[in-house]
Amino acid sequence: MRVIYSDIHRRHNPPFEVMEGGNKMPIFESQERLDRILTALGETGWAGIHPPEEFGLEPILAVHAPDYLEFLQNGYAEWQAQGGQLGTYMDTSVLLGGTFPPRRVFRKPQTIAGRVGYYTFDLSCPIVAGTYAAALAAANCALTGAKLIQAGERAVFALCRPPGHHAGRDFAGGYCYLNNACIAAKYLSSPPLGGIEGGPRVALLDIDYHCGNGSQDIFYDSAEVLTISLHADPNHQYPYFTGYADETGSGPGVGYHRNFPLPPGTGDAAYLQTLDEALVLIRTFDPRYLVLSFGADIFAGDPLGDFAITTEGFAAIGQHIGGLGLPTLMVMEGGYNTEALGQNTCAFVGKFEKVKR
Ligand code: SP5
Ligand code: ZN
Repeated sequence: MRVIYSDIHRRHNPPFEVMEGGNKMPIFESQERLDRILTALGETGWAGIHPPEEFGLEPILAVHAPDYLEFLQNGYAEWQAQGGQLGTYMDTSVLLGGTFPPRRVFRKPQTIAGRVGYYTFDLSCPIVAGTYAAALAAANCALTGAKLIQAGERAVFALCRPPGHHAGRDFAGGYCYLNNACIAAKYLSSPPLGGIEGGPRVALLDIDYHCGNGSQDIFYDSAEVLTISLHADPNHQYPYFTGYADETGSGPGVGYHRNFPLPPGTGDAAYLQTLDEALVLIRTFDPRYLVLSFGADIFAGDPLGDFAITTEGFAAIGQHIGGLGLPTLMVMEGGYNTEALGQNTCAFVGKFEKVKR
């Protein structure tokens, strides 16, 4: 199976994040995550590692707001130039917000210190010098996979870093800057050049432990991409403010979004039962392509999660989703137990490799 990977992810190397309680700690979303996955893939014998192609900004601007992209591209340099003016105590090596807009406030400030709060929703999306380049390379990995799927491949794994599913049309958060899976889904669902008919139907299934709030934001009012997310109940887990079962889309998108919140301790059997419900919805939608946001943080031993999925469970989940028989682009999202990340990812993707034959 083709795995699309770029070393450029290394340029995104923030030293810390800030958690609830003001805990400043080494960032969980590390370079080591992909090292572990690559090593494990190398031992499987079925994975071929390929670099991404360049797609330019057009397919990214089909999903993200131009002013937001400009912020990601230039914000860090602006911060370097101006951040120090805020006070001598200010460390300008990391661009991270400290002031966020309350509800019903819609002004967009001009200063970088104001804009960073405007475009982010938590303290887990620090921007460093190489963040934009790394995020672009990750988007290109997803787009390269999408192009291969379009050309007839049965399954491709886009090994993206930074991840994407918390990034909305104009906001970053939860380690995510560009929504790789949505950029790929939009690309796959676009009508062919010069076409007058609508494009192919695409389903986007998100099995990361956390609600894919960015993906929900991007396609919420759209019927062209069916978005479904299985995740920890937002009432007690990040991202808290969205991901509830009664959020089903708006406008023309009503009925084309579904959330499946799950309780703490969810194990293999309960997970697979809910997954099968989601798969029925996908079968009914009858898409041409499936994009899968794959997060390994549903694992029992994940430091950010509280589900109880086993390594065998990952294989079973792969089996069930592979059973749809759809051309599938798998996109890497979260997963923070670095010890187990390689084996869990290979258990899941490896099952797809078997199912596709
Ligand atoms: C892509 C992705 O998986 N992003 C996740 C970002 C989660 N950040 C907030 C984590 C909240 C910390 N909760 C601690 C629970 C410890 N059991
Ligand atoms: Zn996650």
